Amino acid sequence: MKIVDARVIVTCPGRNFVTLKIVTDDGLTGVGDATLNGRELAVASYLRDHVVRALIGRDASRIEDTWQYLYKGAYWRRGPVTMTAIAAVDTALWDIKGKAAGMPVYQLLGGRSREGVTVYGHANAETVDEVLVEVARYVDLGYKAVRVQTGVPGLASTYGVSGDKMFYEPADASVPTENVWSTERYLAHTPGVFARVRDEFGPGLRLLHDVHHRLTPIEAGRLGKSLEPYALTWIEDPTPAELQDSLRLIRQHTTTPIAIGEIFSGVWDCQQLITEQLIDYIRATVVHAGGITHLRRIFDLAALYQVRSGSHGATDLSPVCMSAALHLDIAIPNFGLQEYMRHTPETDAVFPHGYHFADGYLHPSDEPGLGVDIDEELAAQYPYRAAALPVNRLEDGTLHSW
Ligand code: KDG
Ligand code: MG
Repeated sequence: MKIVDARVIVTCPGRNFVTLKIVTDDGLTGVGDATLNGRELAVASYLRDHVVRALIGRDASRIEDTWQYLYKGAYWRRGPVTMTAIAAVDTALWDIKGKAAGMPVYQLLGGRSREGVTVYGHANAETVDEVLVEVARYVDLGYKAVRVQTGVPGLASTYGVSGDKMFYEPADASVPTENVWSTERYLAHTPGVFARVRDEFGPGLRLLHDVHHRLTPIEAGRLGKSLEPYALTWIEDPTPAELQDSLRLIRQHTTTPIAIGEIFSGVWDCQQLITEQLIDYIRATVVHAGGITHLRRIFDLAALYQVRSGSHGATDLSPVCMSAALHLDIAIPNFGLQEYMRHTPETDAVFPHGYHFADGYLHPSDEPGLGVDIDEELAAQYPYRAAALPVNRLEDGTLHSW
């Protein structure tokens, strides 16, 4: 089963996506997501200019060997561009292996460990009154877990609050939009939001919140402590996690669970977080953490330390990534939660897929492979549009994490 073609497809059905499609000499095809929000063309070039020619003629069934070939063979290891490119190849090869075996990929990963994948959606609004309405909408749709983000009084805009309630698009301009941030205003406001939400919806609904890398460890400890009465499932990315040691300080101050990892590219970014049990959920995902092969390795390490999965699933991860994530989620023993931001109808049309949502759960496709494809003709109708993620400044103008 030799690889005879590998096409890199860049399309923008409302937002940019990069997809790799691999074709074998016996006519099988596989797809992999290669989208890195705001840096899409870097990955497209990595694949087109450096990887594709090395794939032609390789045995498509040798997934592990191809992973090692791309990782060790590049000499320059790790990093989001490299690991996203490797992920795309790896995901496409798992898709092909499933099709060759006549089985959905989750069967190749050991079969089902559960009946459905519990997902959370994003309720967001400028005010607390408005966000209660948004949470209720998710509850009505059957969601068992909801992420809650509101505006902060005194700040013109904040992360996670958008006009469009079901989709999420922070990459809103070709040159980064500048936002203003105040940790003091945020820390004063946020506990009151969760007091209202918990009061309104009772103890059964799982609540989550994304801090988006904005606090220092001691500030994060204070936030976690102030949220303890409202029993959140997690606070996410409380600090930038390059400094894995710093999570110890947060742990000393709060029992609010912590989820980190959506920007991680591999196991070396979270090894200490996992082995010292400094987090409760690891948010790494297929597209940015080296594909199914490498993410399974991370999840297996996490299982040894009672850390559960909580994969990133924002709108900027394509339905190809979501399909692949669901096959892992349904199979691994230590699944926790899966983020699920819906895609627009235009995106869903470009990426026909077999997964479906019902009563708070996503269900992977039972078709052979991943159960997702790209309609290349339709994709060609949506040319790339430059779009960058915002930057964030403190009120005095100092650049801060977004
Ligand atoms: O491209 C960046 C987004 O994927 C990120 O901002 C989304 O933090 C995010 C989340 O938790 O979904
Ligand atoms: Mg996040």
